[in-house]
Amino acid sequence: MFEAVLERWDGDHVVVRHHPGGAWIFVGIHSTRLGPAAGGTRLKQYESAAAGLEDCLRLARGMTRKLAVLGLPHGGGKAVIAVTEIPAGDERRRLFEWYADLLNSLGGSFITGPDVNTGEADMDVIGERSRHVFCTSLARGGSGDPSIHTAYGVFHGIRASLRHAFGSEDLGGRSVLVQGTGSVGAKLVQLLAEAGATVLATDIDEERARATGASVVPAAAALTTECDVYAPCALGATLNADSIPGLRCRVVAGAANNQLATEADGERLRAAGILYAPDYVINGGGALHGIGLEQLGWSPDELEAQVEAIGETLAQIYASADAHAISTEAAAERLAAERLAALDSRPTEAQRTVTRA
Ligand code: NAD
Ligand code: PPY
Repeated sequence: MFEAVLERWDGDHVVVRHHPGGAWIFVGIHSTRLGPAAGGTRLKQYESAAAGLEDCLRLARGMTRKLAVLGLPHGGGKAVIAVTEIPAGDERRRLFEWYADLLNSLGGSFITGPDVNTGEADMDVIGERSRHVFCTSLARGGSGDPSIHTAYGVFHGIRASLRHAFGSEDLGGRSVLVQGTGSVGAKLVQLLAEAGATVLATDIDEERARATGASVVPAAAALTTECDVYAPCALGATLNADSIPGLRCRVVAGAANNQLATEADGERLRAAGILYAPDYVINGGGALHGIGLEQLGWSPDELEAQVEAIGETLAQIYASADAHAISTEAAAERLAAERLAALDSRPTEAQRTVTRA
């Protein structure tokens, strides 16, 4: 089952472990060329272990591109803990302690942070036994929950997308549908509402969508509801050959990772006249938060400026896509490849030390 997934993998290392309690743990270290791989740990139920591995490896590849576009000194990685049921209490603590030991065995080649279904409390458990973790709580000396900065980056990405699509970034009178009102989505709803947008919200947990104060749309209608901007902030692959023809929006710009089911879907969106904000560009605020605050010593103001700059990076990608008549996804790939090549050709600290000696 794993063979077909691994055959398509173009990354450096895959770690596969089975926890005595039944969970499969996958760590995809896509690249360490620019530094230790960094990326969140996702805890989720999957149809099969192979589906968990596939998710992990696709997410890890996206992280390499994300961190290169952000200019951060890390390669891309991601971990998936594939469970039959989401654990709680002592069982959960023991799983994350065991996982911390696994991270230690990787010697710092992968540094993790939160992702879907994992948060500050889990990072704190890891932090009790391992240094290889971002976004532990402020009380433990970490930078805490990064989702406000992810939401803030998406907000600036939406404004840049509106400027490109409509000639103005003004949110007044614009409608935005936020799909998934969890950590990022709920904060995005607030930012958009404060800026004067008409916000529609949807979540499989309808109570969560209602709690945001936005107009609630049934989860099943999320992809076919008319709006200016569709902001996917739940899980991936919502943009595919079946869903794209039914979209009734001008812009897709949201936080979810792996929004495109296949590479061809970037071109499908372009052909449909829909401006797509590449996911790994618009959702970089969380990585800027963890790495900027904890490792690069950024002040809160510096972090805010870096997160706002996500809008400028998107504007650059949109201009490049227009100039070369390619999809925005392809233009983002070009930018990531350029940044990787430029950063890759710089001497590493070890090489600089040898030269100095
Ligand atoms: P979360 O788990 O807090 O929220 C996700 C929400 O989506 C939940 O409320 C869930 O009920 C809802 N949901 C799930 N399936 C749905 C469906 N089919 N339709 C509607 N709603 C659905 O997760 P989060 O931290 O807010 O992250 C959301 C997305 O953004 C994920 O794809 C994550 O990888 C990505 N992301 C998050 C961060 C971050 O800082 N948290 C950073 C970068 C990327
Ligand atoms: C993501 O952006 O998908 C993440 O995994 C966020 C992240 C990345 C690196 C460190 C902390 C959080």
